[in-house]
Amino acid sequence: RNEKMDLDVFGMTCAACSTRIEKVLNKMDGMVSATVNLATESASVEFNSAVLSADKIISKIQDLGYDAKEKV
Ligand code: 9UX
Repeated sequence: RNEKMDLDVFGMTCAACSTRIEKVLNKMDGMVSATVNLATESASVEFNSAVLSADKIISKIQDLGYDAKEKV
């Protein structure tokens, strides 16, 4: 089943940051689509919840040196 999630992303300071995160997220197994917006410091993702999870996506963003939190 595909699930959608919006995240606040912390620590992005230039457009290359958002592009970098977006590329890495879109390569993850189970990712359907990921878009990262620098101006709003947020990300929207759609993923196959049988393969991926919110925790894995947030961990990946943290691995890149940023932080993220699911919007509630
Ligand atoms: Mo821009 Mo982001 O030089 O880590 S890529 S600040």
